[in-house]
Amino acid sequence: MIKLYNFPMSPRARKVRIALAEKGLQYEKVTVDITKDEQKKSEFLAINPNGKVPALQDDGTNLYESSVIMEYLNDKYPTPPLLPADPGQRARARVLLHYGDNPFDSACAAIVGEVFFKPKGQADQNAITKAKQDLTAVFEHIEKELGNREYLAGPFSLADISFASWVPLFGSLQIEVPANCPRVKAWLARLAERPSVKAAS
Ligand SMILES: N[C@@H](CCC(=O)N[C@@H](CS)C(=O)NCC(=O)O)C(=O)O
Repeated sequence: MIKLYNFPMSPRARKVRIALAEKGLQYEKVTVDITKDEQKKSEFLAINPNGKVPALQDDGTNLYESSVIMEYLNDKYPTPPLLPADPGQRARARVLLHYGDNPFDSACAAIVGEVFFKPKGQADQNAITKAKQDLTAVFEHIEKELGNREYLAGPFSLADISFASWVPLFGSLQIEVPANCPRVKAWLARLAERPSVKAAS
């Protein structure tokens, strides 16, 4: 059976949980409590030498890096597909997955670092303001990419998952979509309503 090394609050582990739910796959969850540094223990470092969740084991394959894991699941369990079949559309979906994993993930992670990991009252407000400015630029870019599509690549894809995994944290991080991005706002609301996203939250 598929084994997911998971932490419930982790947005990167949530990506994998959403992909597993979309595919309707059964799996075993093994909790690695990152608040207790369990990810740095030698038993777990043997599974992910980077000492981070998620990691996944399936059929003798040992994997880490959330987007690599999602691509593996999509290759091994192709139904329903989570990338478009057309090579050009597929590449565009991967560009947007990469965009979610980089400027978007980095800005959200910067806010998490200040809000959740600094002692109360010691969050660096300048760092939060800068990360929120970066997020505005991300949302404005995604507004253009979405156009009239329902999801980033047309049908729901791995690219959407990269963003959806952070949505449950928006309230506590006080992340708001700017008024000039109505398509992003509607798309994030659609993502939040997907059963896979709800199940993984
Ligand atoms: N690029 C990695 C990032 C994984 C990551 O940073 N995971 C966080 C939880 S969301 C973690 O394990 N943090 C603990 C640590 O860095 O020690 C991925 O996408 O899998």
